[in-house]
Amino acid sequence: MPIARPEPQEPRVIAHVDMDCFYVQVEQRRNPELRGLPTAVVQYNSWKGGGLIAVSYEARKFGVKRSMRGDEAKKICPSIQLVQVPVAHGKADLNIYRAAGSEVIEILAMRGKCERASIDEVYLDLTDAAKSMLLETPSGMLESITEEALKSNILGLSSDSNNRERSLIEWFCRTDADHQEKLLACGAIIVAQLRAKVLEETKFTCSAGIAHNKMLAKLASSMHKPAQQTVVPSSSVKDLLASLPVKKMKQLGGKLGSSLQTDLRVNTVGDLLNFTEPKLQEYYGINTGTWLWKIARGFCGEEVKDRLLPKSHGCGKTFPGPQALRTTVSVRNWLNQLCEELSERLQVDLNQNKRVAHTLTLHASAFKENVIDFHWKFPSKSCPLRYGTLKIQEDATKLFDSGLHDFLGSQNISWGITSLSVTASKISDIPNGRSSILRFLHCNDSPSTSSEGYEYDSLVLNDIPLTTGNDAHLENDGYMISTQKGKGCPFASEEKVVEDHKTIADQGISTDINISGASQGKMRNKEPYSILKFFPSRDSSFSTRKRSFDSLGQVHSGCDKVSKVNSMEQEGTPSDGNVQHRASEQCDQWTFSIADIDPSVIDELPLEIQKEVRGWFHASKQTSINRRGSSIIHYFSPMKKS
Ligand code: TTP
Ligand code: CA
Ligand code: CA
Repeated sequence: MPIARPEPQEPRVIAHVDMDCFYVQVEQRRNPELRGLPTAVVQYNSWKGGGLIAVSYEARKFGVKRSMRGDEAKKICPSIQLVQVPVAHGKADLNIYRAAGSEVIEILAMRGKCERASIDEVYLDLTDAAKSMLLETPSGMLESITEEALKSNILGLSSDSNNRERSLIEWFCRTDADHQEKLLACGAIIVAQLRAKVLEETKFTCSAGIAHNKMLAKLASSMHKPAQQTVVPSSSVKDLLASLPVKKMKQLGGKLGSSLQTDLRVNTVGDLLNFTEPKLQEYYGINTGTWLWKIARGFCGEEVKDRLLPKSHGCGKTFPGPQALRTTVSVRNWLNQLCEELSERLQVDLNQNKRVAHTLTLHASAFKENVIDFHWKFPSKSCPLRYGTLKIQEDATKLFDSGLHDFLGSQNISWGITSLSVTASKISDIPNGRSSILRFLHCNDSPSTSSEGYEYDSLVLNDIPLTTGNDAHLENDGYMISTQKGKGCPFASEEKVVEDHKTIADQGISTDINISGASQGKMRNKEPYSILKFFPSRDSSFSTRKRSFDSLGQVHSGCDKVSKVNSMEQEGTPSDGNVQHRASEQCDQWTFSIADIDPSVIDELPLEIQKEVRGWFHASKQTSINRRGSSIIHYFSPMKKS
């Protein structure tokens, strides 16, 4: 449920930028012969010509819509060019679209705080840039008003086509406007400049909304498309919302919007003005009630977040018509593939951006054979996310089994799955300052193996807490049909290990290590949380495994593997035969920085290597390495140091 954020002290200038028919534009740039032609991008799936996922504005004139399939589109627009989404490993590969989105973001982020909202849209906070512009040109901003800015659509500004330009010039140069509206005009000029730069550098057109908050900017960006921008002056807000159907609001598209329509007979956002704040709170609770009261007045205090990276990763696939999956074996096979891709992308995000995801969610669409029951949806299920392909696969399988169990209830009937997706969300930066022993250990996968890297947020395997949400809405930044093939661990060669170890040492991952039941090989440590789990045997010759050493770091190969712990946990997992095979190919390297080692952890090491490690400290002349607040207790919180 949405909640209200406090209003800012000072007015903001916010833009929402959305690319026009984005995948089509990317394909048209790849193949310029398609420019100007009715074009659509179709999903990888030949059934009835494939599902359309992006439609050019030329094709839209013929009535072609995204919901159609290729065959249907050809009937109403015989000249339509259908381009298939790139395919990798039997599924759509969205890499080129993601990369194109990043190109655009790089340009848009130049003038203010930028929040990536989906694969093809961003919010910008241009308040500071607008203030600077206003200071520099306090009156008559004619110089900076570009041709593009003069094409703006200003809500509430009445003008016919004959005097349109004149009206716009007057609007931009009003001396009687208040400070807030002058800032908005500057924002519109800046957005026009940015859009022109995007076009020049990427060849993509985009549309934008410029307003005093995110909600209004988002509403406005889709009002005039393609390649246009719409400005929402404060004076136009009341009229805009009075006629706006509630379902058009971002957060009102689902159950809340339906409830407003049926329970309160609220059809437009403006209709909400008939209700007092306490009344709305009575119906929808304090937070949502206040939020509704505020949006009716065009208030939205939500800040633009400084985030250029996606806020979730999702991998999904649809199985329309006869391709529906009808056995648990086929579902598992696909889940394993989706999870493998998700895991690779998580690992890339971890390595490149030092970010970790905390929640794994499984969404599916399902039907029951010979039962017409549109109301009973396959419930979405979530659990804490554990890093490692095998773990993600195992957890996703459990989530699916649980969802299927709930979906079928006590009915023993045939079923089919028409879409499956796994999403990793609640992504955060790796916190600085809190450390885990895992920051010193890094598993390496060769590119050919699965990416069993860090184990993060481990949980007891047999007790996955499941949460249920019937609303299968995917908040995954438009990555639903994603199949990005990341590189997995960054270490492809020994040289790379040395080069990259600093990065790893800097990551400071805070981790609960799950090693219950993980004893293996000659290791017989009974204590549940100990570094001993990460060393294969007491008699192993640590020094002979050392590849290189200097005062900055250590790189080892052939060490015991965190992921072997994973492979132990996989025993008995109902999965395809790949599991054991992949588990046996796990990492064989780990790396750490001497400077980051807390001496108190040395007592945890096998006696044979304590002496050697102490020697490293002397050698590296690190006199003060015990960080404040950092001790073994912080690493292994469940066990108190005696
Ligand atoms: P949108 O921004 O929703 O649409 P669009 O950019 O194609 O067209 P518009 O000019 O109206 O904004 O989606 C961005 C891209 O995301 C789109 O080009 C294709 C992809 N996409 C899907 O793959 N599946 C979907 O269901 C939607 C909505 C989008
Ligand atoms: Ca778009
Ligand atoms: Ca979009």
